[in-house]
Formats: sequence, C-alpha cells, structure tokens
Amino acid sequence: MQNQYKKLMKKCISLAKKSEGRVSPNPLVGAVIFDDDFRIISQGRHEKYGENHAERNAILSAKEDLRGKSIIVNLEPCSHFGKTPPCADLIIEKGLKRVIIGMSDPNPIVSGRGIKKLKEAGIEVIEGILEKECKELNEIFLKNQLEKKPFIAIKTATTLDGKIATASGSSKWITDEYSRNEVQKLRNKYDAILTSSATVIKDNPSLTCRMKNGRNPVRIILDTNLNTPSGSKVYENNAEIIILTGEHVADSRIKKHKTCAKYIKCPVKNGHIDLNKAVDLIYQQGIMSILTESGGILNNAFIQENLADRLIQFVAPKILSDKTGKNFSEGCTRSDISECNNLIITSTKQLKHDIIINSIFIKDI
Ligand code: AOF
Ligand code: ZN
Repeated sequence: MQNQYKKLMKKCISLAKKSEGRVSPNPLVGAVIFDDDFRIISQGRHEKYGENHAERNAILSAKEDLRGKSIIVNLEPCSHFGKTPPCADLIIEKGLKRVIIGMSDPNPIVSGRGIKKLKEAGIEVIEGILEKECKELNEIFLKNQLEKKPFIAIKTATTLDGKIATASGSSKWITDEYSRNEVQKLRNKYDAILTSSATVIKDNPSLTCRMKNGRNPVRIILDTNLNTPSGSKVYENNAEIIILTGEHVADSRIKKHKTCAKYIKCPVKNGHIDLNKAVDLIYQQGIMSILTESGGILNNAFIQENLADRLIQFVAPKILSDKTGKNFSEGCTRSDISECNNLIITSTKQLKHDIIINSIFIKDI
C-alpha cells in the first residue's frame, strides 16, 4: 500500500511542478483521485496564483461519483475561506473516504486545521507520504511561511576546480549550451534574479527568461553607489526591474539615472548594500524567491550572512589551474578546514557534458 501511495505522491509532485513560476506566493500543489484498486479517476493542480486549488481542480475534472474514493495531495487541504472556499469542505461534501497527505500546511491559518476538519467528518487521513520530497518541492513556501523571508538560491557555473573566471574576468563560456538552457528554466521558476552592479558592468547581461512559454523574473540589481550605466542591457527590455541603491545616494542622481527601474534605497554596511536589510526590502515587494547570478564576493556575502538556502552549481569538465582565477565564493580568510560552510547535496544530474550539483545549506544557528 505504502508503495502505491508513494507512486501516486510522485505523480502529485510532478503535476505540481508544472506550475513552477506561476503560483507564487502560494505553494505548488498537485492532487490525484483514485479508487480502491488504485485506478486513477482524475487529477488536478493549482495552476496559477488566485485560481482554484489542486484538490478542487481534481474534484471538478472527475467524470464519476466520488463517494468512497481516495484523494492524495502533497499538501494538507486548506480549511480557510481565501480566494476559494475550503478544499476540506469540498472533499467532505463529495463523500471521499480517505485523504493521503505529504506534508502539513505551514501556513498558520491552515496548519493542522484542514486535517482536523477532515478527521472530524469521519474521513481517514494518512499523513507523511514522501514528506521529505514534498517539503523540498515547497521549500520556497516553507521558508516564506516560517521565516517571512525570501528563499535564496545561488546559481553558479564553475570549472572542476571551482573557478568562475580568469583574473581578468574571461568566463565565456565555462559551461555548454545544455547547461545554459537549464539556467533559462531556473529563471522561469524563481520570482526574481539578483545580481550586482559589478556583473552588470562587466557582463552586460539582459537577465531575461528565454525559455519557450517562460516568463520573465523580476530583475534586482544591487548598486550601492548607482554605478551601472543607464544604457545597460538590463534596463532595455520591459521586464520588471528593481535597483537597490545605498540610502546615501541623492534623489537627484536617481532622477538623472532615468531607467525604467523601480529604485529602492537600502541601508549600507561596510560600503555595500546591507544584505539582511535588502532581503527584507525585497520580501516587502512580494518577492518570495531569488536566484542570484553573480560573482564570488556577493555569493560569499550571502553565504556568510546565513541568507543562502540552496546552491545550484553547474560544473563543466574543465580545469583552469590559474592561481589568480576567480572562485565562485571568495573573500574569507580561513585557517582551519572546520571553518567550511557545510551543505547537503540533494541531487546531481549529468547533462551532456556538464553536471548540476544541487545542495542546501546547513545553517549556523
Ligand atoms: C494554493 N493551492 O492547491 C492549495 C493551497 O490565497 P488562497 O485563497 O488561494 O489560499 C492560499 C493558501 O491555501 C496557501 O497559503 C495554502 O496554505 C493553502 N493551500 N494553496 O494556492 C493549493 N492546496
Ligand atoms: Zn485549498
């Protein structure tokens, strides 16, 4: 039985993933309705922010009576009146007899209440199926709900010896086009891409999502002294863009900069945008997740400030061997190996030549 449930939960997860980039700030949710012989009756997912929840879509697309059937869903069904009425009520009303859940809802207005409501109506509730996988699926939502902060993923492309460029900044290209294609998928998934003024000045990237049917993330530029030229490519197209600049920068300079960006002033620490403050300001803009695409100094600052949640490292089978080459994270002076930041690898994937190592940071408390 457990194996059948796991198989169906995997289906819920892959259904939910189809909505990546479309449901923020809500969770990714998929649901499958089946009978006692594990025949699938219908399925559904939360497709877009503000629209039906997964359970409702699965129920609405069923072509037969649902009495006595089971529903499996990666997140506890909701019990609140939000944009739609509670899913728990609909499940009860349709006479389903069993609900299988991956994880409870961290949202305090739901947490545990959905499960309680179902149980009180006499429905059997089975919890914790593929809980770890379900939590990873909704790592952004979990972070937002529990810490009221955006989830931060660092994306980097390195050689086997961890280099992102030569000392003079030559970096095109370390990884191949298959890797760069995957980056487009990441840009489609996260609410925002963040980079530094140094990267804008050096690489002049556009930071748009060029995936078919993709959508552009909000671009965020950390520009302490407002040094980026107004004519940079990031300011050319009409995807949303935010410049976080130092609070010392005069309004008259901002006015003169004249781009389509939204300018937000941020406190400065040691001559740079204060990342802790920046992250809170970004969250206040409704941005729930950030993909950083930047150099070693900024990457390291996010890591040392305990702000980085995930590392997505593309590794090309190349060795630079240049002692002055740039590292994907640098800036600390450390003498003992025990001072390393520690991570847990959650997956590895080989593309054509390159590999992607996906890890989560173990946070210092
Ligand atoms: C979703 N999709 O499939 C499920 C959710 O803003 P609302 O009214 O859509 O409610 C959002 C909350 O509903 C969300 O924070 C989560 O707690 C719960 N479940 N949300 O967007 C779904 N099942
Ligand atoms: Zn719901």
